[in-house]
Amino acid sequence: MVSPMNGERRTGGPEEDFIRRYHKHDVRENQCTSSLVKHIKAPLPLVWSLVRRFDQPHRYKPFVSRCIVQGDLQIGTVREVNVKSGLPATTSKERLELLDDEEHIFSMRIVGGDHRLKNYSSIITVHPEIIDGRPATMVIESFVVDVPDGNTKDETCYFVEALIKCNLKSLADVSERLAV
Ligand code: A9S
Repeated sequence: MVSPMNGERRTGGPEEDFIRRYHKHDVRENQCTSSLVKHIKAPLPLVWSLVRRFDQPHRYKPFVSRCIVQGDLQIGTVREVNVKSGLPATTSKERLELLDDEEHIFSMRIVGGDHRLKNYSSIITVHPEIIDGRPATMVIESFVVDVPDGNTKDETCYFVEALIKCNLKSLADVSERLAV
């Protein structure tokens, strides 16, 4: 939506400013990018404690069966993720790009695996909010990924967005269950 006055993109909800500020990706011509927002009825520290554990994605990601990490949660640490059967992949090798416990920014890059997501990188940020008068958390996850040969940008975005929606739904379920 472009406002008639100054031609600037009119912002949507509060997340627009966060996306502009924290979710910058340099997107090449053969790539697609998108961002998703999830509102979770659990306090930010609890949600962040799940998001930040690069070594334990299976604590909330439903497709992950196992994760092996050499080293600690330093930038550059690589994890080997095994995913559950029935998915178009079995393993994914992923590198921790950023883990900022002050600004609550988590970023990873997929560097290998037997799947079709090439040059995939994602950013997750969490932001405090109030839902029904109680402490809650807004999670924003964005990604950029190559469009595989034979697929369109829309198909690729749709595929990845569907997976991230599952991850965010599960993050909400796990967080809200722990928050009671
Ligand atoms: O795990 C994430 O944060 C995001 C995605 C899109 C992971 C996708 C996936 O693990 C599968 C679920 C197995 C789907 C990978 C890396 C490739 C797939 O095809």
